[in-house]
Amino acid sequence: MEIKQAEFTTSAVLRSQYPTDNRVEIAFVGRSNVGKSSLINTLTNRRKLVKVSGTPGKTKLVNFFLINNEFYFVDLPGYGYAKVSKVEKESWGKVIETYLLKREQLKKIVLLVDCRHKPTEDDIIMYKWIKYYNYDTVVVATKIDKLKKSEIQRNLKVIKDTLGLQQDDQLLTFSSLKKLGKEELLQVMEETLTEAKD
Ligand SMILES: Nc1nc2c(ncn2[C@@H]2O[C@H](COP(=O)(O)OP(=O)(O)OP(=O)(O)O)[C@@H](O)[C@H]2O)c(=O)[nH]1
Ligand SMILES: [Mg+2]
Repeated sequence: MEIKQAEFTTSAVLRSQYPTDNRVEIAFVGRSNVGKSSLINTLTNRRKLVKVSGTPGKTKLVNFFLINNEFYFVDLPGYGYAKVSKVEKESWGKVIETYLLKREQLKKIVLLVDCRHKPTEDDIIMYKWIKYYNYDTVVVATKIDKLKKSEIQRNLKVIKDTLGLQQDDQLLTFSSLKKLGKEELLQVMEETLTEAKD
């Protein structure tokens, strides 16, 4: 699949603010600073479609981007940023939960984890949540350019074991910096769209 068109559609907090045209949605979740915005920009060949933040934890809204006039990328707020108040953390949790609850057109959740670190407690909660609600997921280990070749397999195993990935969960690697893993992830998305049409 090639992404030829990507445009920001809307930012939302409440369900009533989400698009209502029933197009397929592919959502991106992960810890703040994991590289979510960068990954979306890389996939869409746009340098500034989504703001890449120097200050982590900036995106507190659910952002919808219309792709190829066909489906949506949904950028969810990054979780687990240490330097925010408990109240703020709870409000983010609510924003994410509100979106994930019974979103019929949501056909794939891309869960991003930093390839260098063992998934955090928040990542584990997120993964369990995705599974509990029966969404299809693909886990993407980001910033793979930061690892030596010899370290990659070992780190992927830690991610797999810590999250307790199931057989049918895909695990991919990605680097926005080096533009690695793009084709594989786009392939997963194309399959998602094809399945949604059946
Ligand atoms: N080395 C390397 N750095 C990356 C990569 N992707 C993102 N970064 C850096 O990581 C930082 C965070 O990137 P973002 O894309 O803003 O991360 P985010 O997950 O959207 O963060 P929030 O919106 O704050 O939750 C930035 O300084 C990026 O330049 C990558 O593939 N490799
Ligand atoms: Mg972001």
